[in-house]
Amino acid sequence: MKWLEAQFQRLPRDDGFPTNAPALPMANTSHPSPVPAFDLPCFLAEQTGAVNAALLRVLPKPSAKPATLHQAMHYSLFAGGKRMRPAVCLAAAAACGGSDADALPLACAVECIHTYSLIHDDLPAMDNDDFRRGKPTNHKVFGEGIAILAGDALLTQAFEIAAQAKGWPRYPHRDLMLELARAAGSLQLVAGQVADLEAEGKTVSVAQLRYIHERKTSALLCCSVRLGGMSANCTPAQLQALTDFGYHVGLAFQVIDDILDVTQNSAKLGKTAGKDVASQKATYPKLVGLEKSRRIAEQLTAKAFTALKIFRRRTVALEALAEFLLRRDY
Ligand code: GRG
Repeated sequence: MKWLEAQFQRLPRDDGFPTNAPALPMANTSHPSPVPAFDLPCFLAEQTGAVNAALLRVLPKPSAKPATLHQAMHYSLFAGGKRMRPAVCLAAAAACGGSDADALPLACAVECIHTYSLIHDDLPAMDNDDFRRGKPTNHKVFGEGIAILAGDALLTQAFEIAAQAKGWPRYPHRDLMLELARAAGSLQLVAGQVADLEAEGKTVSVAQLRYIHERKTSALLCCSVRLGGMSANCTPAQLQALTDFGYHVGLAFQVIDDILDVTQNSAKLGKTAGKDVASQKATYPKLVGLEKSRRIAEQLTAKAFTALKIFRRRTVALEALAEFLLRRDY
């Protein structure tokens, strides 16, 4: 792992150089850096490669019967998503001294749940979208029935994959499954989607919008980070810190998503831009304007960085990911 080797060079040195990163390690800080900047593209390419290879190993082949269903599952899963949830899962495991091998089944599981949620979110009965990840949506290619079933199968697949993860003294296998089930369930991910649907065309308060974002976006991101820590048998204090980190990064992620919907074009996003306005969605830009939305995303990201302060090392990947998610333009 090239990215991890670079990170090891950041371990505490005898000269007392601070081990914790600054609050927001931007590219041009005045801090004399003892090592070259973290190579996030290299990290992402490496982790995405590992996640894709693992998914290909465990998923039934596209030719397995019923072939249309398995083709539909592969179609959306390998359509070119950013793989942010697996990335934060693996980065959290590294922050707690864990291994990619132990975190990988959980990283794959969260990506399956995420992809299922996108397929269902795009359906005519939901957001009714034609493009996702730069390609026609699943139901546009395979029809609504198969798209619904591909989503169902990916959700179930997630638990089959997670079942292969190793349990730990602090986090027996049952806890890992509970973590995943709760994040994807009717009180979190699905609750967020329900609230989102029900808010369409209505005036919602900032508190109501926060409720939606906590569930439809932050819950799965936070779960991904927590599962990474759990796969490394992290301490309770580390798990609390990862929870704070994941919660805030998850919220910032959705604020940025809302901003991009109005500031970027469809080609850049790989999905239909301007959809939130067209479907009268509740968003931060609509509620507080673009400038304030950006400030909110920055404040949320700053809180995520603060949460990492208890870690003495190996948080560079988590920090780089939080920074990337704040600055991304797609
Ligand atoms: C139960 C029928 C039924 C539907 C549930 C849970 C659900 C459908 C939808 C989840 C809601 C949702 C799509 C939230 C948005 C989260 C979000 C910002 C997704 C985009 O994530 P990216 O940018 O996407 O990481 P890529 O394509 O890069 O993976």
